[in-house]
Amino acid sequence: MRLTSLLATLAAAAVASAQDQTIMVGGNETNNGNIYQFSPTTITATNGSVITFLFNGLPGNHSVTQSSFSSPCQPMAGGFGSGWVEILTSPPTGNALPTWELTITNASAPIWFFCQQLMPIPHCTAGMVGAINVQPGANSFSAFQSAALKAGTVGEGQNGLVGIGASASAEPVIPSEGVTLFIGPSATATAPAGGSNSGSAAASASAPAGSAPPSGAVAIGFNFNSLIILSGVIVGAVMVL
Ligand SMILES: *[C@@H]1O[C@H](CO)[C@@H](O)[C@H](O)[C@H]1NC(C)=O
Ligand SMILES: *[C@@H]1O[C@H](CO)[C@@H](O)[C@H](O)[C@H]1NC(C)=O
Ligand SMILES: *[C@@H]1O[C@H](CO)[C@@H](O)[C@H](O)[C@H]1NC(C)=O
Ligand SMILES: *[C@@H]1O[C@H](CO)[C@@H](O)[C@H](O)[C@H]1NC(C)=O
Ligand SMILES: [Cu+2]
Repeated sequence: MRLTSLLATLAAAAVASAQDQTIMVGGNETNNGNIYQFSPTTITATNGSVITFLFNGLPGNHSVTQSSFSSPCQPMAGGFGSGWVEILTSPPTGNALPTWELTITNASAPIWFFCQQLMPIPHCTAGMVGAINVQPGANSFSAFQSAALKAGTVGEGQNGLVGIGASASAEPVIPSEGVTLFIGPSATATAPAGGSNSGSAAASASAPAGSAPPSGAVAIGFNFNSLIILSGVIVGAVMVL
């Protein structure tokens, strides 16, 4: 009896801990205006939960890049970055919007992020910042955003997929025509004609087995094993789609 109720409690806890959530990147015609925004700006998320960034700003050209409380508009050393996701058409073919999934690996660590885009104006200094798991105390989101509005420069350096407190296992999924992913000066990926396959674009962004990642590209070094994992993720993603 006791064991049964313990198991039930554990099962309930497991369900409760799977708090997958969505953060929208950029604004569109129907959500009133300001294109320089993440929505919602702050969330709390448990260890292991998956945050889906939905690039629904149409047209838009944004990134999700980890920064720090003290430097809101600069890529954090060792932080994560999605690369720029550019959507030219409004809406893209088939209405399929790019997504990027971040898994929370340490819910005790506050995660601060910003958009690196400089065009037509720097998005970060227009307030395009967000936070996950802001801890009670001194470092509030409003203080972070105020500091972003006053930041002198917006850092353009590209981060890797693995960050502090959260990690992604793959670059953004670009499911349709009219979407381009810029993960660095030497590597871009465009959705295949027809927009049917989410996997080929993500895979083409990775370096061949054993070689160094292209300079300036995402800092994660793809080896054979991670390609297999990536392939699994892609197969999984395609099956979900
Ligand atoms: C625009 O944004 C709103 C809410 O932010 C969302 O419900 C709607 O689906 C978006 N429209 C498109 C075309 O993505
Ligand atoms: C989108 O942003 C990337 C990175 O800044 C840039 O290379 C590209 O030219 C931009 N696209 C447009 C249409 O401005
Ligand atoms: C989340 O997991 C990390 C790493 O195992 C751990 O340090 C941290 O205390 C955990 N936080 C919560 C809120 O469970
Ligand atoms: C999780 O984050 C907290 C707060 O930043 C930190 O003290 C702790 O060392 C982290 N745990 C791990 C396993 O990284
Ligand atoms: Cu932006």
